[in-house]
Amino acid sequence: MKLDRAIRIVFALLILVAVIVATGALLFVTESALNVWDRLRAGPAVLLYLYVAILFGIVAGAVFLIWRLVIRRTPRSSAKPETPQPLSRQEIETRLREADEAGVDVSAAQAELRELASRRESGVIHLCFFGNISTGKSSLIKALVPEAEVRIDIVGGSTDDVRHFRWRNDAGVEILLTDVPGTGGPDSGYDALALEEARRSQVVLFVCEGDLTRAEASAIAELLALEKPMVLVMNKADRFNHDEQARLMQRLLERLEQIGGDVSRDRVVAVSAGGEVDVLTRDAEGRETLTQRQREADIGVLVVAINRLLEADTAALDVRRDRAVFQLTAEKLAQAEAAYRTQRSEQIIRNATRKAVIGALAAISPGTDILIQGYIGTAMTRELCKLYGAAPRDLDIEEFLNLSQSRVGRALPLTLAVAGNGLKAFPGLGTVAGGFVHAVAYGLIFDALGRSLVMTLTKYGELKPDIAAKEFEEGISEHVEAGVKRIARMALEEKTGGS
Ligand SMILES: Nc1nc2c(ncn2[C@@H]2O[C@H](COP(=O)(O)OP(=O)(O)OP(=O)(O)O)[C@@H](O)[C@H]2O)c(=O)[nH]1
Ligand SMILES: [Mg+2]
Repeated sequence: MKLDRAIRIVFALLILVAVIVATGALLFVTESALNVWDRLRAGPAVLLYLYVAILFGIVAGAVFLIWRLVIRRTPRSSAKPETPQPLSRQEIETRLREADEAGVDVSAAQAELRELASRRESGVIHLCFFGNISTGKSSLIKALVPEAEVRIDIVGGSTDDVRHFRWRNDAGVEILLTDVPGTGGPDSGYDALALEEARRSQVVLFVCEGDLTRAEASAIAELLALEKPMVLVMNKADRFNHDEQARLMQRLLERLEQIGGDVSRDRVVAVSAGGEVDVLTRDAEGRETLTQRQREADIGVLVVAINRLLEADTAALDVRRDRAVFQLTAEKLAQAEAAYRTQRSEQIIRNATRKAVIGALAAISPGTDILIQGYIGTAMTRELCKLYGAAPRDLDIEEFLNLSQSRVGRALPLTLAVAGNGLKAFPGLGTVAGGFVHAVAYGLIFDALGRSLVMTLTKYGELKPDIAAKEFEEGISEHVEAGVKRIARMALEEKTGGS
């Protein structure tokens, strides 16, 4: 910056005046301090001590205030952890009630608890057949419960819903066998459905048809991490000879050891559900016909493994199942909360954007600074932070808005151009006045500001001013392009509605 001579002289004079005033003030303060000191010393000692104590009190108070205001970071009081921790029934119920009161749709989470309650009441043990498509889960159920009407098909994905079949083991224990869709099929939605059902059951019968694939190994690891009691069932053993079977079983045990699961040797079994087999028959005239026959099942070892498992403490199975269901409930609640936050944050951003547009339309020569750093920006930031459980200091909010403001300058020409273009999409508007384009541009900037803030809050759970402002700068052109039609329509509504 180039200053001319007159301004330099004025500055020099101002500095001179400042030095004189500062010197005078220093002398005055020193003199009065010494004066007070002399008088205090001359007076009673108690007065001196009282005076010093008050002085200390004032200094300590000031230090405390500065510390609170500038240095201390507010802890993330209500920020949610990334993965929900295992909860007790009481904790999960309290969280559900609070979320329900806040307006979150807790129906899916509540349904889990209701289902758990009805299973507890019935006291029936649920065994869930789980595994990749076409490994023979439905065939195994058919082998155990011959009257079960299950769909068995050579083409994977034949089971497309969750079904339960009644079965009684040798000890007369009533059991529900659950058939679920196979995982790893073309529709990934079935994987989640199957895994949820596995989590609701007391025992998982994990069905494979040979050595484990990578996906199978990670599914087993996931279930074991949930402390799910498990039997590993290698089906279709009829396809292997005795030695091959023995080698495969050894291999499966090794894999389980690698995964780190607590699955004992007697819980790894090789069976043959039978399944259907095509048989070509030739009659006396030499005519060939293809018929389907049931291959003989060999599932004795599986029944033994199940019996042994259920001979042990079934109450412990219930405790583990309950824990798994509480965690599933917590996850569903977390999903519902995330959906609620997304929807509420949209509302908050829309309201703030509308206010910014109205503000810009009303002002004769509006500036982004008044909008962003002013009331609307502060209110939006505070509301969004509260929604995401962040409790930022006022200074952080101010810093975020200041940093964002300083980045707007570069983005404004682009935003104005996009706003002008966007308005062309509305026929019959004619030439729009510059002020109106500005209003749309400011609305776009606000919308982008809110969205970047939400992205940072979702990621970190707290307001990090520099990161949020950087996000704003980097994402502004993308947000502006995406929002132009919406905001232009909003501005038009305001303009026509107001005129
Ligand atoms: N060789 C042989 N084939 C079997 C055996 N068990 C089942 N199969 C065949 O494997 C195919 C798939 O059987 P399903 O019972 O439908 O398998 P699933 O795991 O329920 O399949 P999805 O429901 O699609 O996941 C069918 O063609 C069965 O006949 C077995 O023990 N040995
Ligand atoms: Mg099936």
